[in-house]
Amino acid sequence: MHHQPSEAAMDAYWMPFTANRDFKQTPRLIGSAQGHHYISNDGRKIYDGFSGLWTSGIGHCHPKIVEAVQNQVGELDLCMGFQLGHNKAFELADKLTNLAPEGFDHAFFTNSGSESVDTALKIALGYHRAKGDASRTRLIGRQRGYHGVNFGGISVGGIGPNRKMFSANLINGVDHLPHTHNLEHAAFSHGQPHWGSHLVEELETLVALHDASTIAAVIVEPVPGSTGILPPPVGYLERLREICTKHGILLIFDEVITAFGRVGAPFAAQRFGVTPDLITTAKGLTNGVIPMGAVLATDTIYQAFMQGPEQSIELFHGYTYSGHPVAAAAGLATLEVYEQEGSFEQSRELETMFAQAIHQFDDHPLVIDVRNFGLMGAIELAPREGAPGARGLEAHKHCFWDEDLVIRNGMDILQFSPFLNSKPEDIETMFDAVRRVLDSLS
Ligand code: PXG
Ligand code: PLP
Repeated sequence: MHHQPSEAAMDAYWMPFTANRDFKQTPRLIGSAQGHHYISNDGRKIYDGFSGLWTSGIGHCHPKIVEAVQNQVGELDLCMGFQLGHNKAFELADKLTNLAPEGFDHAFFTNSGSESVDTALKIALGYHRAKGDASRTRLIGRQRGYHGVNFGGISVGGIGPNRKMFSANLINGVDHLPHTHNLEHAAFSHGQPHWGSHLVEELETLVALHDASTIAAVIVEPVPGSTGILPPPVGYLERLREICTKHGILLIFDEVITAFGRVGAPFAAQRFGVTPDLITTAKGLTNGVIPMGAVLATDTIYQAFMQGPEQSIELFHGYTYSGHPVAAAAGLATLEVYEQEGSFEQSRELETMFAQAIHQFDDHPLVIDVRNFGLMGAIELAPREGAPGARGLEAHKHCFWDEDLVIRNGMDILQFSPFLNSKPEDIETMFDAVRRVLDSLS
């Protein structure tokens, strides 16, 4: 049991993406975690239906990762990362690029998904410039896209509330593709919807408007996650690749959620058989144990920077903690466990059962859509008249207090991110609990 923080402490912490005043009235606090469960401060064992925050696919406090971190922190806590290095960052880059799609030979380390996105956007701009194509500066994202919260990420991102407060200062020269959410034509699709691939043709319209010679890159999540799971329509990503290639536009896959087994493969790029030019990751890279992200680049992109005098810095970019030794140790241990335990294969085997379980909500009276791909799932509730988001937050709270279950809600969309190594019976038990909660909601 953990005591509740003092009122002063409660007040002091400005919580991220949280309704601070509402939360602090009845705080939902976690004291420890092990495997597939949290232990709440009031001593309850709570099933984690969200794998941390999409982060912890092989469970909390995995002993091999914990051990690697403990050993590393006592051996080399930090080493200056600029003009100095340590073995584990190189070894992790090597392991990571071996896991990545063919041709991705280089990894740049960051501390988060947001930093990975801003790094990738800068690499895309720098690449064209290095090639003598400095007029290619425009970036294209997609409506409803989530690319983190830094200025680059919210500019290419397409989530209204994340942009509104900062709208006058978003970066210049950004445009957006339409999103693919459509209840009329694609509700209750199992996996990829068969409707919607035509929407990618909007990229041709944007190219006609701005001219290809001004466009640097398109960034999309292969399966948009944060917005409430929007699996790509059949053929969409293939066509996106085709259009980008035709016009010399770089394609960035933001795989902060979809990498490391979430869609039954190391990367969604491999699952879909579509190869981008840059990949951003974070979260599952260390199973969430230590913050770390990475941008993966093809050799073509890397080599474009390797010009000029050898003693000159090729990319004026980097974070104090890029390739941090403790994070690198966590990353190495995590990738080893994925391999030893066959985590990506486990995930792939589980997805059919998960799809069946979540689609049992298709006929629930409060439900207007159910979407799934790999081990990503969403149940979209009808918003309550005049109170959008209320039903979703109530569902989250009832799950926590009445059912000892953590799920996530984005407004009225309930989201599920089961562990890669979940037991099927645990997924069933989780959805039984969700059903009781939905049945109790007005
Ligand atoms: N890109 C994508 C595709 C993401 O999903 C980020 C970038 C940013 O990563 P950091 O590490 O800076 O948070 C993310 C993060 C949700 C949810 O409810 C998803 C994320 C973050 C917070 C909530 O689905 N994804
Ligand atoms: N602000 C100041 C004053 C700094 O000195 C630094 C790094 O040296 C930063 C911001 C950036 O911090 P980080 O490298 O951890 O992103």
